[in-house]
Amino acid sequence: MSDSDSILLTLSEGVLEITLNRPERLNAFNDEMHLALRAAFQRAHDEAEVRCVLLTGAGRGFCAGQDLGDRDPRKMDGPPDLGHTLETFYNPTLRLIRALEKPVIAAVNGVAAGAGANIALACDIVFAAKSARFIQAFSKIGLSPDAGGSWSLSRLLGEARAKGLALTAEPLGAEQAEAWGLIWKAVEDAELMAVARAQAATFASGPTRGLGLTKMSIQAAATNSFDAQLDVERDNQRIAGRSEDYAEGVIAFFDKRTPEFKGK
Ligand code: T3D
Repeated sequence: MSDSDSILLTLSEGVLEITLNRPERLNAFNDEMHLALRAAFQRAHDEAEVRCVLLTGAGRGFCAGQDLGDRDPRKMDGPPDLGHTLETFYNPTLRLIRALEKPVIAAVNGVAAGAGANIALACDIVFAAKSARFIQAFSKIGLSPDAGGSWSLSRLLGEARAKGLALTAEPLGAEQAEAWGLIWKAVEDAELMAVARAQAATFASGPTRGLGLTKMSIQAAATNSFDAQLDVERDNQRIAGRSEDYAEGVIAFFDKRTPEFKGK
């Protein structure tokens, strides 16, 4: 368990499962939850025992973004500096998720709105319950996308769909999100956690170094030229080729058996 009730943490068989736990607010972010989530991803970074992260939400929602109760203008002295709150709370966590050289799975169990949607989209593999919706809620309250959403949406969907979702704030259902390539898979509601946990278990018993380098290569390709990307692939393959798991994978191939990866 974590020190904070606003997220629940379990570490089992290499999978760090993080559950956003403010269900009465659809797991909207207050400061405590921000800090707890960041600490959890920092732990995933620091501990070799963690080989995969699974992020989900408690109750009927995944995450409704920022808790607007903490942004009520009637209770504030003046307009907030949201650039400061992004830099203080959201951006460090988003950067940790992208930089973590281990797979991060989001299991989107229900509505994902505002920054809640975009934190899911920053994860490496997104499973969503078929009843889940992704909502770029920002324009409804006079804001523009954050938590990496403008980056993720335009890269994953192209400008037309990215602008359509962000400007209209229309909910996007999980099956449409899969059809558009925004997420990995939409699954039956009742099967979501079993499917996500099975994938997490597979990653956690996989070649962690190779998986992490795979993530880094794909991410680097978003901004690299073909030529520069060949250099990235060369450098990452050099590192992967020195891992114990690579040697085990090749030996297991010749032995005609399932490899036993140690994450080393
Ligand atoms: O501020 C900064 O630091 C900058 C960063 C901003 C990042 C952002 O995320 S901005 C966007 C903030 N989020 C939203 O604008 C979404 C607001 N919520 C909604 O639009 C709807 O709740 C949903 C579409 C997500 C779900 O609708 P529905 O009908 O399924 O549920 P509901 O009845 O609206 O919500 C259930 C409860 O959760 C309700 O409380 P109540 O009436 O039962 O006591 C509702 O007020 C509460 N809730 C939902 N979202 C939030 C929230 N409370 C506080 N903050 C929320 N974001």
